[in-house]
Amino acid sequence: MSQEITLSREDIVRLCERIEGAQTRAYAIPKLTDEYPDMTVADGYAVQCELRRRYLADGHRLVGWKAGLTSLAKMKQMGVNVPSIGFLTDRMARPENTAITTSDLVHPRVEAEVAFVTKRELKGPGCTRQAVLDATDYVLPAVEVIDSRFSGFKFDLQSVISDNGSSARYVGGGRPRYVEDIDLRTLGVVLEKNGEIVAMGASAAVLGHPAEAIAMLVNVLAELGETLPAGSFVMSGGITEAIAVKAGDAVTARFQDLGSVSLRFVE
Ligand code: OOG
Ligand code: MG
Repeated sequence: MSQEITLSREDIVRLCERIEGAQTRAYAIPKLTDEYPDMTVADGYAVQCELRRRYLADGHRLVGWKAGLTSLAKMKQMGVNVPSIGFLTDRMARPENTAITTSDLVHPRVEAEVAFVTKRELKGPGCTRQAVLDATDYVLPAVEVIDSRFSGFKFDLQSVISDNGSSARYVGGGRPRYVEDIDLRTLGVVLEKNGEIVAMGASAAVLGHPAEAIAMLVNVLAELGETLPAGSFVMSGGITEAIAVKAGDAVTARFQDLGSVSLRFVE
């Protein structure tokens, strides 16, 4: 990270508690930069690392990581032009075809992503697309349910990184494939809500190749002093813009070669 941590330890803990409250009790908060306009990206990751530490201390298990804001559609939608990463825990996972409650979410939105499961440890700096492909056990389609906790969708990179990239729920499914059996760059995806197509795209939208997003993520992890262990579940970022959902909605993401993932929302 080019920028330094500027927040004091007390401020980091304070902001982390604010985020944790918004995430666990599902209420909107102002973006953190309203109070700390000089917050840096490194400060955002310091808050996110503290949040991860607290969840793990409470017994949540780290399952993997996610790259975010890796497609032009997402960057445009959120007004941000740098990718980011966030962590994924066992508590965020939901099985395919289940009902996901919205009463414990603030602004739920869905996005279709390619997920990777790794079979070898990956380390940065200097992690490459090829290193990611060599360390990949298989890929599978996923739908991420993101939930930005910031009021009025006011948004900036420092705040969203602190909020763990809006991570809330994720659903993997479809048909897992080996990377050598498919062309990961050209996979088409269609996102349907209540039987109508609401977004479509191709996997190249994610930094030209989804494995490129995983390499970026591993290199950011290195800056945080972390590596990506074997057996990690890693999402490479929304291919299209995210679509808002509410109770009563049914969503299916159909992926070329990877099958589909369905979920629905209830109060
Ligand atoms: C940030 C989450 C970004 C993605 O796939 O781009 C993300 C947001 O849009 O709230 O998960
Ligand atoms: Mg995402």
